[in-house]
Amino acid sequence: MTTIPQPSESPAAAPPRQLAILGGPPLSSEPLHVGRPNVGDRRRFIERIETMLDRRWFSNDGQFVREFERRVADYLGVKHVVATCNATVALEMAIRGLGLTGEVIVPAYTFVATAHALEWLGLTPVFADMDPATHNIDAAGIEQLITPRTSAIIGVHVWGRPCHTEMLEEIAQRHHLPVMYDAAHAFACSHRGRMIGGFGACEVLSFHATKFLNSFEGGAITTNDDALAERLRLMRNFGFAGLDRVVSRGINGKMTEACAAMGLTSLEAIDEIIACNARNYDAYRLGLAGLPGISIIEYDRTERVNYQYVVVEVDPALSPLTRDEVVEVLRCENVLARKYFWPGVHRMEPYRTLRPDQARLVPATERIAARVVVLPTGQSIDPQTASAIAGVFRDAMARASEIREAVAALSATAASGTRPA
Ligand code: T4K
Repeated sequence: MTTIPQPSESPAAAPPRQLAILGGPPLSSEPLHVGRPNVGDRRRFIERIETMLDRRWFSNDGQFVREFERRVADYLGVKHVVATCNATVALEMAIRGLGLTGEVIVPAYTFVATAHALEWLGLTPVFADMDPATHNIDAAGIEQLITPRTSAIIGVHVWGRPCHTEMLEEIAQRHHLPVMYDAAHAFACSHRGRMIGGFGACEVLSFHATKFLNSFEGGAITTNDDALAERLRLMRNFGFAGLDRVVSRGINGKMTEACAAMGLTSLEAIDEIIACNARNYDAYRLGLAGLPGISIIEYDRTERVNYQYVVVEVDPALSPLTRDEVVEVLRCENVLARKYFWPGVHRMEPYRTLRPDQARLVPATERIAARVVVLPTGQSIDPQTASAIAGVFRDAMARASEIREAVAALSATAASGTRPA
């Protein structure tokens, strides 16, 4: 059972606690994770599993998968949804489905899967910098990365905030290149009044356990292109077009019935999950307001937003504590904040070794990736907990010099091998 201190009317006015890093009890008795799964109506899910068992149909384009695809397509207002086992395989299928070759431009600030999908297929990800205001690919810097080997641009709607689709598509059109989107974070989000899922040649969603809407593991490719959808459906099932007839290259990219049952159950809880995320986000926003060097990323409330990521930047020039010190303070409180997507994909293998000069080409990514902290949200926490976590920031800032010493002491102990790093 997780224990959290009592609510306070105004988080700013809450009395300071003794922080765990300075010897106090941790804020939470249980680890508070970023990415704790949301769970819809359990009874409905179990009923679906019973139905699946009775049907003895567990995979291969089953009824739940079809229903899930249809309902996601209706929700997004997109013609085709091809459900898959996860978003990484969906990215690979989309890349193959669009016939991409050579080099593909991707942001360096993304989860590593965006680049790995290309590299896995023998293509070269070319890293573009980010726009520090949106954390999305810097459309203005793309043109200089286009070479005769470039076959496409992949935008990522980081944190569910849409890319500058108009500018990306205008540049791509001028160079006769397709644009596709990694929309892993962006289910239920809109851009200029249109749901994400209908932009570019296709978009890829993730329904991983940690995502806003989960199907345990899962993903989907969304598109309005009939021919592409047809190719993807074949590809998802080894290229089978009939019992013994294989007509194309393929892979096993299928979503299982159990995953689709979870996806459908999550889909029915979508409004509830958004409301819960929005309440947590507002509590964090209020609690963190006015702290020097601390900013929370904003969402455009005139659009549809899923609020799945609570993303805070710690500006080293203005904050009395560094990002890493803040993360350590939170960790001691049992709040397992994450440094997504530090240090940037260009600094991860194999990209780092293949192109060691990349870092100087993506200065904004270098700067922002070193500032970001992602905080827990979703159904496993509530606004009271979010306020208490914001209070940890506040209390830590007020005692910055003691905290700095305590973090240094912890690091020294970890380095000496008496405490896990
Ligand atoms: N493109 C983008 C832009 C993405 O962000 C991602 C995935 C993809 C593509 C690929 O999508 P998939 O192929 O996964 O469908 C997590 C997720 O695993 C990953 O899906 C996600 N992005 C990424 C942003 O976050 P990790 O490496 O941080 O750790 P993981 O999965 O071990 O879990 C994170 C936290 O969630 C842990 O602290 C514990 C908690 N957790 C996790 C699971 C699985 C739970 O509490 N319960 C659980 O069942 O990647």
